[in-house]
Amino acid sequence: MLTLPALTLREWNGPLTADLVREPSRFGLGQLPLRLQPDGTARSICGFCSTGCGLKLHLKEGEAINATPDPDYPVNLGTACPKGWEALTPLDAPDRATTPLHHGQPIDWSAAMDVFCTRMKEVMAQHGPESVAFISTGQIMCEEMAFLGTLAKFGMGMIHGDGNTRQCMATAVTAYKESFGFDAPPFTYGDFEESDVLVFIGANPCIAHPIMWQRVLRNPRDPKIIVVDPRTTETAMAAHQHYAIQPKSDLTLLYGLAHLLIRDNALDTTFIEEHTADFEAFSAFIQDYTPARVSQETGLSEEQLQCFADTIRLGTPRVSFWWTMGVNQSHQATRTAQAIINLALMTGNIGKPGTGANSITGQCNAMGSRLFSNTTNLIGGHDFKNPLHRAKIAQALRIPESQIPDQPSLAYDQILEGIETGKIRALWIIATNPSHSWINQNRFNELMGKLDFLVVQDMYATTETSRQAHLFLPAAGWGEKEGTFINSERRIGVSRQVRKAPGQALSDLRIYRLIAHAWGLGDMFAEWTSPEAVFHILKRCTEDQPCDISGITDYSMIENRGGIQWPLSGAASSSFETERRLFSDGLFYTADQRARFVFDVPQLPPELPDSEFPLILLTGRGTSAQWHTETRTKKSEVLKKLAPEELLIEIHPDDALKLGIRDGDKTVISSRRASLIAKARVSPTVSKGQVFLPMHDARVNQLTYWAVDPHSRQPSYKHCAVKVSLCEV
Ligand SMILES: Nc1nc2c(c(=O)[nH]1)N[C@H]1C(S)=C(S)[C@@H](COP(=O)(O)OP(=O)(O)OC[C@H]3O[C@@H](n4cnc5c(=O)[nH]c(N)nc54)[C@H](O)[C@@H]3O)O[C@H]1N2
Ligand SMILES: Nc1nc2c(c(=O)[nH]1)N[C@H]1C(S)=C(S)[C@@H](COP(=O)(O)OP(=O)(O)OC[C@H]3O[C@@H](n4cnc5c(=O)[nH]c(N)nc54)[C@H](O)[C@@H]3O)O[C@H]1N2
Ligand code: SF4
Ligand SMILES: [Mo]
Repeated sequence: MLTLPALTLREWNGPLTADLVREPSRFGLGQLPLRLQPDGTARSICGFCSTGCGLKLHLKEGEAINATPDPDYPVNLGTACPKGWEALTPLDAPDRATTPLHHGQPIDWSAAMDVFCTRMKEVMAQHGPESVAFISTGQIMCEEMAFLGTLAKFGMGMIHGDGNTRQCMATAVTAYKESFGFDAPPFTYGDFEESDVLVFIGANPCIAHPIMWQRVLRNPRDPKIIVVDPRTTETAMAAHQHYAIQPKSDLTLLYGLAHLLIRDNALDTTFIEEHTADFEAFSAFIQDYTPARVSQETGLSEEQLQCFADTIRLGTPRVSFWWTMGVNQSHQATRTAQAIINLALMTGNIGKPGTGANSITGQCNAMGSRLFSNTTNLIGGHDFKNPLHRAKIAQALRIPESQIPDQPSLAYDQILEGIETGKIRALWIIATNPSHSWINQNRFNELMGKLDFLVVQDMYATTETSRQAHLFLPAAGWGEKEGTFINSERRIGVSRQVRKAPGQALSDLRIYRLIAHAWGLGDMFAEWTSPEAVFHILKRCTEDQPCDISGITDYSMIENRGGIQWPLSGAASSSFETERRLFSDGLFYTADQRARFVFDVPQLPPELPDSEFPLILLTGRGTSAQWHTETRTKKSEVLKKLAPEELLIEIHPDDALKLGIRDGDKTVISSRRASLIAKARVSPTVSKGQVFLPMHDARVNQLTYWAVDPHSRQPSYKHCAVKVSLCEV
């Protein structure tokens, strides 16, 4: 057995010594380091979605027993969705993992570290550093992400690591980088309240971001709301204009709108001339997107196109564009996101109150993962390929530059293809459940079966992915640890520890510390003693970047200011506003400080409906009470009552009639990959020729077709061909 070095550094809630590792029952005992407010509550940021609501945690005998929305937090202003109210419940679930497991058998941490290091080192020795990869998440703290990425890549010597943010935000990242020169969502939530027109494209905030939607409802300017979504979603029902386009025809639609704006001279020519590049080429390209062509390809009438263009044209004071997964998850996602950015640039709707080309993030710390996970970006929004960036980060981390790889990681789908070809032999999965959530699930699970070594680190050993692990590491959850999240409007918030983790479960940060010591990297991480200590390292890594946060002194400053949006440099920190948007000076992060018009010819989706599989399957969020693969939300009886008991497939009345299906009937849905049974919900909320399934049921991704956008490599979850029939049994 591997001997753990003596761990003498003081941990943030007690000394971590080898002795403790051998007596794991002592973990979780003792007083919590509670930081209480004058009213006796602790403050935290919700650990579900990217809205980043502030919660008040009410304590009894030193531990939280209840959560309520924080009336003073500038994000949610005293409101929360059902998941926020139920935030503590998943921590008490009977299936919480309490010990490490090796092939399903409980072991202690010392033995777990032995297995982890021995197997990983064996695989690396036999097949090289490229044979081991990690898959991280947008749901752990910034400090934990940074620790993982630094440990895996600069310590253990891995090259490849990606995150579930690839399933979610990769498109927005790529689009912003190419168009603005940095991954920089420009908005602040105040923009929901200050717009005259809000355009939601492929976004259903009523369900997925209900508290952002509350902010829209507070808008005093009587704004027009436009929704572009093939489905008549809850958000579409509340809109003034709903454009139920043919799925994946957004790019053509957006080019068609640009065509009309150019034709009608409805442009902000001063902004275009002073602050953008490549408009002329874009203008020439757009000539082909005539109303007649766009109408035919999108299914909208020419009158609808003109009405849309007239509502967003120059002259309308403030137009904001918002997009989410209906855009990001597509075979041509990046260019679609950029076509939205192009519209904002053309009409000068950027950098001013109530404007912007605004990508809404998904998970509580999707933004943190973009900046700090060290996966495709070098930590702090840097570039692995840039020698100056490598030198800067080496200095900030106090490590030799040679430890930083000069090439970015393979993307998630390429890591999986690497398993197929035998290039990748060991995988470490943290805080994500891809055996449920990855596209074309059966193929994914076959690939897991090919691995020599699979490590899964989760709160529950019962998830679809955890159950396949050779080695399982039990993690503390939100509320059982401390650290920062960054929400959709770039606001950094502190989440506090208010509960003890069960059994031997440890915070992800502590798990990385253990691994660092067991691997022999104790010295390298000597400074990484607590979440707040790591936060100070992160500050150094952002200096002089667009995401500079070196002006934040500590966690208390973040808490006292109601969260702090990046950037906040040292120079700016003496006086700053609670709500700040980017680009108010019209200067972007490209070399010439101009934003780019980026465009490309639209392509057809890779799997089109045909006579055998005549319907298009759309997928997405089902209810505001369900979170992704439901490892957490299913543990709450309250949330379960707010969601349907069975899997429902939405099908249009005309299609249902043709197939002899009535509301409530059992149906079989098949794609070329698999079949499943669901109950019919016959409803005109989907268009003819389309059906919708929520992603929360583990079987749904058995149907989906593995295709990715070529620029962002984000999966196209929302388009594949299926057939539906009445279930005879
Ligand atoms: N309750 C709840 N809230 C969540 C989550 C959750 O699981 N549950 N997850 C969080 C995460 S990680 C994310 S990423 C966000 C996702 O938030 P959203 O993106 O708002 O949610 P989705 O339902 O995935 O997709 C949005 C819409 O895209 C539409 N769509 C499908 N195809 C197309 C198309 O071709 N064009 C257009 N224009 N629209 C299309 C779908 O019909 C759907 O209504 O939600 C976050 N919030
Ligand atoms: N068909 C279809 N599929 C989709 C989508 C879609 O729209 N349609 N959307 C995609 C999108 S946008 C996303 S973001 C993904 C989400 O997909 P996943 O990331 O797979 O979903 P989650 O259920 O959020 O998984 C998070 C896991 O982390 C665990 N966990 C929670 N907190 C912690 C922690 O602090 N530490 C550790 N170690 N573990 C923790 C949870 O128990 C859970 O197992 O799904 C994607 N899949
Ligand atoms: S809207 Fe999002 S952040 Fe706010 S309470 Fe609900 S899940 Fe939590
Ligand atoms: Mo997501």
